[in-house]
Amino acid sequence: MPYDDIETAPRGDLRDLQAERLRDAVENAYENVPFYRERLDEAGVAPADVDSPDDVRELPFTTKEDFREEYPDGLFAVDHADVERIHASSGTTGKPKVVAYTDDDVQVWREVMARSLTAAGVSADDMVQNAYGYGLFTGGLGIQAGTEELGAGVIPIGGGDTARQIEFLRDLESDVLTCTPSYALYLAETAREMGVDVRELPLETVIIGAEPFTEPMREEIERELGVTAVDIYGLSEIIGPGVSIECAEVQDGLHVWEDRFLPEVVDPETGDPVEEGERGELVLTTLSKDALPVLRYRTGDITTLTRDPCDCGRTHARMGNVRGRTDDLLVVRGINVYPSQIESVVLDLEGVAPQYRIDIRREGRLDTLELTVERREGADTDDVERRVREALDSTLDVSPDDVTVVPPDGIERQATGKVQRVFDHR
Ligand code: DLL
Repeated sequence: MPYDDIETAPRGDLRDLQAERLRDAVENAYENVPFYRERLDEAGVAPADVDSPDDVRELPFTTKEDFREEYPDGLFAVDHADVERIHASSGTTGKPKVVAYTDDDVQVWREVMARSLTAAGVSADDMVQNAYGYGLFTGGLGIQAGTEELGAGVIPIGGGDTARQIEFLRDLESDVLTCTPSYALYLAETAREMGVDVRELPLETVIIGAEPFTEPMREEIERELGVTAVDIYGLSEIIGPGVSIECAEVQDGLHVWEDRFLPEVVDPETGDPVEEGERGELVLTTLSKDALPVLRYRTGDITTLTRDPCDCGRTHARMGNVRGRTDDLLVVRGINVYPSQIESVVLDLEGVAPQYRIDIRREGRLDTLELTVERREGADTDDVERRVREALDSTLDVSPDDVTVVPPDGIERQATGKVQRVFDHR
């Protein structure tokens, strides 16, 4: 059962609500954020011009650079006195993106998170062990807010401290674990080393997000922990976790809470909308954020969007799992390679563990790409290397200069934060 009736509202009703909220959002941005007033004037759009959700296409885009340039609070639409919460996300370069919430914004977040947890199959009777990081990162407190709103129990353990995580899964009988996919894998390995079989514990669901993962990784998590792994998506600039989630019933795409966030998919080169179902860059507009209204945010995340009805009964559009980002692109010797391409080829091979790293270096004037993969127990090193090379040669335009196969556990694990697998040393 959905958490809220809006989740199954007829699409016509949803569009009416979106139109109304979009106009309010544009008005808030126009009246209270000089940055947006200027951009909207340039685009020749006034808030009163908005009377359909499709009018979103007339609005200017907002980018990561805009957040950085407007650091710290140039995009805020309210005074500091009305800000109830600040979060921030730090990229690898430049200033952090600072985001703000009013009281009402936090309440909206609680609701979309409670809906998301419900869609993932969590109920008020469950105990949720929240292993996303607390603090400026939105993962910890976002999940926390949703569990509280839903009335479920929460263990705010945060990231890391893996031995204790496993003890708590066992001793406190957590039904649900929330963490990054890479951490779920790490936890599974650590449990094995500790002689704990998580499959025999009450744990039923792991809610994974905050970083991309492949289907083989998801299968490994499900197999090793004896759980259903549900994909949750979100980003600080829009609200945090809770923008979209898979429904446990169908698990075919992530429902975007469209009464709160307006999704589009555009061609990353031209910015033009792509056909429904085609891949492109996800663009999101907040429909009811007071402290930080965001118009047409270029997320950089590559996905698809469908409005086809879902068997779970929810009418909200579904986006595909995010496997890569526009800025993941590596240009090696002038040739484009996405790490996710390498990942999906390699991790599908038998005998290869769901762990890898890519190192790009410049030797003299030449770029080199080194791929390190980890073999599974019992797999033969030479055989794995040969198969990895063959699989990559037939799918990629650029072959790795070196393929190194390391024994099980040979790739360093990361117990907190988002996993880093690509190291560009150039
Ligand atoms: O990662 C919010 C979050 C917390 C989502 C916990 C899910 C669970 P940021 O740190 O701002 O916020 O990073 C947002 O992470 O643009 C994507 O590139 C990536 N990302 C988030 N969820 C997924 C996912 C949080 N399910 C950025 N699959 C986004 C793939 C994801 N990538």
